[in-house]
This record gives sequence, C-alpha cells and structure tokens, in this order.
Amino acid sequence: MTGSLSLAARAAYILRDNSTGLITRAAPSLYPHQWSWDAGFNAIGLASVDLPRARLELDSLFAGQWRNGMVPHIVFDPAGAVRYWPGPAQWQCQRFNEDAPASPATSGITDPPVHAIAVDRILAVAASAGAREHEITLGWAAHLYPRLLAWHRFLARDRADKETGLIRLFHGWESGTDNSPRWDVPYANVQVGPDMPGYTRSDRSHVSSAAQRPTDGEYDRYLWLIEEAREAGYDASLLRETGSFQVGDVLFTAIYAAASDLLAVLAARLGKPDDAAELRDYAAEARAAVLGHVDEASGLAADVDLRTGEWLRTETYAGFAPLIAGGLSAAMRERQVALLTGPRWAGHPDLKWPLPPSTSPSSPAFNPDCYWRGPVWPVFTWLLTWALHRSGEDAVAGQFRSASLKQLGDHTYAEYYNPVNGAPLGSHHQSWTAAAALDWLLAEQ
Ligand code: 9WN
Repeated sequence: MTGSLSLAARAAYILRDNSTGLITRAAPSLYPHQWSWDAGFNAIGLASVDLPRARLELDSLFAGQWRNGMVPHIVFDPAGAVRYWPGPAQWQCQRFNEDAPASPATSGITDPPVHAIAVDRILAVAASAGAREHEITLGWAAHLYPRLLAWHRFLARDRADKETGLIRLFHGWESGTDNSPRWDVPYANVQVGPDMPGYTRSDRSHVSSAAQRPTDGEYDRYLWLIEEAREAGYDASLLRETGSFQVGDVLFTAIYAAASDLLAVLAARLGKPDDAAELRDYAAEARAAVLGHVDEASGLAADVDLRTGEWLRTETYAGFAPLIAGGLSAAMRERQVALLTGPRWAGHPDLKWPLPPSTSPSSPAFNPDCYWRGPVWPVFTWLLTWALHRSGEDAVAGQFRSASLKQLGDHTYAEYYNPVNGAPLGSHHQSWTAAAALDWLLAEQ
C-alpha cells in the first residue's frame, strides 16, 4: 500500500473501532462518549468511506437535542464501559431542566455549531457518489433540517449577546478549547465555592503525562461551573445573572456565522425562503460581531470577558476567527493569511512542521505540551484548510494539508502534537484526527 492509502485505511479502521454502531466515541478510552463538535467532524470523515454511517452520526447526536434547541456538548453512551468524569450523575440535566431529553443522557452545556458545515460537506460527497446516494442524502438533510434550524435559533435567542453580538459561553468547555490561555483572565475570576463536592479525575490515566492535561486548579473551576449551571437549571437567562464565567467567544461566533450561511443555502434549496433570510441575518450579525472584535494592532480577533467588558488578546487560534467566519474583504483576508503563515504562527522557525499551533510560539503563554496552550490540533488544521479553500486560498490550504499528512505519518492519530519536537500527545486514535485525514485523503478538496 502507498503511504496515503495506508493512512486512509488506518483512519477508517479507527473510526470503525471507536464506533458503538450508533455513535463514534471521541476517543477510545479518554472520551468514551459522543461530543457534539467531534460528531460534526467525524461525520465529515465518515462521509468518504460510509455515507449511511455519516448520516447516522448526526442523527444520533440530534437525538440528544434539547426541546429548547440546544445541542448538548456530550451525548452519553448508556453502555459506556469506560468511566468518564464528569458523567450523567454530575449533570442531572433532566432533573434540573425539563427541556433536557429523558434519554439519551446529556451534558447541560453546548459546543461549537459545526453541524451545518458537516451536512454541507456530506451533501457534497454524496453528490459524487451516484444519483441514488445523492437523493437519499438530500432526503436525510431535509429531515434533519428542522433540528438544525432549532439549534441555530437557540443560539440566536439564548446566547447571542445583545451588546457585542458575540455568542455568550458559560463554561470554557463550551468553546471546545478548554484550557486555552484565551480564558486565563476570566477563569482567574472564578471563585470555587466552599460547598464544592470532592471528585477524582479520570482523564490523566489515559495520557502519557499529566502535563498534557489541564491542572487541578483548572479542573476545580470546571466542576464549579457545572455546579453553578445546574443550580441555575441550565437556564441562560438565570446564568446571565449568576454565572461567574461569561465570555463572548469570537471563534464560536465565527463557526456560527459560517454554519448559518450554509444552512441558509440548504433552506433555500428546500424551498424555505423565509428561513433562508432569517439564517442569512444570523450569519451577517455573527460575522459583523467577529469583525467588530479584530484588534487593529495585531490583526487578530479578540474574545471578550463579558463580566468586565475586557478584550482578551492572547494570541491563540481564536485570532483567526475572521478567516473562519468568511465573507472578508480582500485586505482583511490577506492580512489574516499573512499572519497565519508568518513567523508568529505556522512560519515560526522553531516548528517541526509549518502548521499553526493552538497558541503562538511567540506568546508568553505558549506551552508546546499542554493541550490547548500550544500543541497543533490536526482537526483545527482541517477547519482552517476548509476555510482557506472556501476563501479561494487553495495554495495555503494545500500546504497545510500536506504538512498535516506528514505529521500524521506516525500513525498514532493523536489528539494533538507538540509543534516543536513533533511528539504525539493526548489520546491516540482520536476519532476527529482520523476523520480529518480521511477528508484530506479521499474527498475532493
Ligand atoms: C471536555 C472530545 C473533547 C473535545 C474538546 C476537548 C476535550 C473534554 C475533556 O475533548 O474536552 O469537553 O474532557 O477534556 O477539549 O474540544 O470536544 O474530543
């Protein structure tokens, strides 16, 4: 087998191995359940090898959607044999909020809305898989569509901040970039209460070194925010009063803008012009909010601590939110691409591969081994290549794709990689890393 064929074959095997039949576990042992944004990326990877399974991945995720439209960040696998903490017993969503489904059990917070991007990509793959597959997939998308619309409406209604226009998060986990230094300032203001229950972390036993995972102090805050959210009945209007972590996330907002654009296209295709107009409005508002938070001096987008109004300017992946939101002027696009490929990012001389790390190596917050504080995340590289292609930046997208495939040549399909020495970190056989490889290798770019 050639290098790419064996890389694709192994990636397909990993996705099958991590599947319960209904959901794809985010990772074999570290994350034995279905995560929302992972499911979106995993469905994209699955599309190239097994369209029915790709469709099922999103159907299974949306089985956990709440009546208010929220797609929770975790849908728990009831048969999950491996212990994950915090599990359904900590969240107790159904007991505290009647919008939560009785089954499957879910978490009570949300995750970035990549799903409409996934549906668009699955439809594109189906279009070249023959008339019958295309027709089935279109029918499936029409069936899923009302759930996607309810999801985007939930974000507009319950989460779009009136002042900044950014999507408001109540937990760093909602951003998907848990311990990124972008959240250091707001987390420093979270005071863990005296009635915080004791707990035992299970995550560190699944990685080769504890230094790759968040600290105990960070985990105390993560758990405390769950206590707060549960106390507020997982209700956004109450949490706006009581939540001790409230941020406007430019990256989440950018993903929402891009996904709303694509959902508007689907709505129009399904003969729903009013929905399409509504979704285009969501996209335009979200995009304007992202562009309104670009720091002039650095050219990077900045999150906002909504409790203080402070802009959070640490140089992280989130700075490239405008590129992901799309619809940029040529000048803004060129500036973002130049930054991304320049010496503070993918062009930094110390890097093993010319790929953007989660935090700039020039930032004092950079830590090459620790989770979202420095490592390269292949799935995030995939998101950037998707955004670059969409903006017509095919050459840069192609460079990232080939560098990433070299990075994945170690066949560990790691969750993240040390950008300086190339070591695989976090979980191995991480589903979304395998999914990114499959899309790069098998789908039309
Ligand atoms: C908490 C599953 C998830 C990803 C997140 C990543 C990590 C969970 C954890 O794993 O978060 O949600 O237990 O650390 O940060 O982006 O969705 O892969």
